[in-house]
Amino acid sequence: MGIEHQVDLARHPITQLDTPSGDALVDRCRVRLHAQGAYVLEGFLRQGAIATILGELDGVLDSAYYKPKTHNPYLAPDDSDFSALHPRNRQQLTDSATLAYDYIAKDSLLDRIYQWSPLRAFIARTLGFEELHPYADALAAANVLVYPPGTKTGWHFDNAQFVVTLMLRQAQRGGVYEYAPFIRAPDQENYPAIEAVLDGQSEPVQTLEQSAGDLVVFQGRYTLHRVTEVYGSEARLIAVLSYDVQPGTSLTPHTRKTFYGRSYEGDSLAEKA
Ligand SMILES: O=C(O)CCC(=O)C(=O)O
Ligand SMILES: [Fe+2]
Repeated sequence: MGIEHQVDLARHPITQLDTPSGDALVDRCRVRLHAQGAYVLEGFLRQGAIATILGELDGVLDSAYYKPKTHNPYLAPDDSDFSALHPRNRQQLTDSATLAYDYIAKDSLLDRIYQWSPLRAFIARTLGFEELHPYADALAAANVLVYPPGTKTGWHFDNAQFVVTLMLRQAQRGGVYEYAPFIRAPDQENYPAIEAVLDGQSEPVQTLEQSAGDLVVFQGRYTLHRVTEVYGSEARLIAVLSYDVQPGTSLTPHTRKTFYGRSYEGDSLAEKA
């Protein structure tokens, strides 16, 4: 079945950008990005599509790479000009797992959505880019983040300019995306406010409610965010679709090793280990 039947195009007319309704949708998303650094297309994937994708992932989720990591909020090396407890260096724990792209079957529904050019064109339009390209990286292009009960993603700013996610299964409890919109700016680090959030102050923190099927685009470079600990009996599952304004983007072997535990790709993992 064509992708246009898997996506709720009546509600989210992303394939009709040059009609009044498509134009209005782009405008609403831009307003959200500007105000909050994120937008949500609720119920973007139809229920049947979610079931298909979960079926496709059945049996491969165990191959996600589990490696608890501590990191500072900047996902950068610590800065020795600051103390260990300063927000610049304050350690956060992330222990969700990452399923690499080479476990996502070619021409599976999730891969077809990732490659679907109208989706890229729509997201580009909302972000003000001419066009967007899928990554050329065999591990990083599209991933599924797996959050078994007890796991989370610690407070951080993204390195990427923007992130696209598709919620496949929300947590029964917890697993909430929390964010402090634009808490820093390119010319304003604003450490005291960041420290207050790391210390648990709730004031600037908002939650981005998401259900299975929702598409989210967020700009996390200046927006501090995390995913709170997952509770219940099932893992939270969310696909991350990576695009770039340039074609051909690939990770360095070092970055691949950090996120996937290996720098190689391919079907026969044992051979190359
Ligand atoms: O799991 C999520 O909802 C988002 C994780 C995240 O912050 C990221 O991929 O940068
Ligand atoms: Fe992030």
